[in-house]
Amino acid sequence: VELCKGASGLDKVVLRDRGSSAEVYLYGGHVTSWKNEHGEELLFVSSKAIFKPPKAIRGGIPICFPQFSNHGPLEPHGFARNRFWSIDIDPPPFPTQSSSKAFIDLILKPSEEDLKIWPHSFEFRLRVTLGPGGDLMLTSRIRNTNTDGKVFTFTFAYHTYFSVSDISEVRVEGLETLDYLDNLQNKERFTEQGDAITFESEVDKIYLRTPTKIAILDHEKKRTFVIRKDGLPDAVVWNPWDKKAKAMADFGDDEHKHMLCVEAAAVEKSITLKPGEEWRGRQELSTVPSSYCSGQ
Ligand code: TA6
Repeated sequence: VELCKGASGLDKVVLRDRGSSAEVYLYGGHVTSWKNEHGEELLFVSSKAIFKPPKAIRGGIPICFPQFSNHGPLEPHGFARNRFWSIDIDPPPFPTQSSSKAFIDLILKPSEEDLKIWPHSFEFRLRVTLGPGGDLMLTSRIRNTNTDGKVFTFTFAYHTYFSVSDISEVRVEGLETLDYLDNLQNKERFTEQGDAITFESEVDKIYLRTPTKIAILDHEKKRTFVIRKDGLPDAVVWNPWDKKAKAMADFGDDEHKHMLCVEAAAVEKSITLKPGEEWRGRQELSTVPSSYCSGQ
C-alpha cells in the first residue's frame, strides 16, 4: 500500500497484491483503477476525465452519497465524490476481516459547508480491499452521529464504470424479468424482458430488488465481470450512447463503446438511520473467463 501523487498532483493510494493493483484517490474516495495480474485495466476512466475539484472524476467507481442522481434536493449524486477524504488510521474493527493485507481505510465527515446543505453529522468509512484472487471489494459503513437526536435518510450507489471491448457485444445477466424505473421515460416503471440484456442505444435504468450477483459478459475479451453485493438491493444500468457522450465535456465522443455502468445501489427505498445507527453496503467485483457466445 503506498500513498503517492496522481493526476493533477492529487493524492492517491495504490494497492498491490500478487500482480493485481488498484488505485484510490483521496479526492472523492474514488477508485480509478483496478488491474488484473496481466496488468489489464478493468475499469473505464474517460481520457477526458477532469481530475480537478469540484468536478467528479469521470469513470472508475464514484461514490454516490447522500443522494443518488436527482432523487432529492442535492446536486446530482450528492457530494461525497466531490470531497477530499482522509486516511482512517484507526477504524473500528471489521467483523468480516479479509485475509488480504492490500486494503486502505478512508473516512469522510461533513464540513461546515456540507452541514449547510445537508444538516446531518455522519461518519462515512470506506474500505477498499484488493483480494488474494485480484477481486476488488468496497465496503461502506455510514453512521449517523447526529447529537440532536435527528434521523437522516439517504440513497447510495457505487457508480461503477466497467471497461468493455465493444458495448454492442456485451450482455448483462441477472436482471431478466425484473422491474425497473426508466430514467429516459420519466422514471416510469416497466418490467424487463426474459433474456439477457444487450445494448443498441442509450440506457438509463434502475432495476429494483435485484439479486446479490450480476454478471457482465464481454464477448471479445471472453471475460465476465461478476458483481456480488450486500445491502444494495437495486442496480443501475447506464450507457450514455453517442449523443449524450458528445454532450459531456469530460467524455470522449466514442468512449460509450468501451464502457458500461452497472451500479450496486439503494435508490427505490432510501435508507434511514437513527443517531448511533450504522448502515453497511458492500460490493465485490471479480472476473471469470467466459465462453459466452451470443444466444447461449
Ligand atoms: O447512474 C446513471 C446516471 O444517474 C445517469 O442519469 C447520468 O446522469 C449518470 O448517472 C452520470 O451522472 P454524472 O453526474 O456523473 O454525470
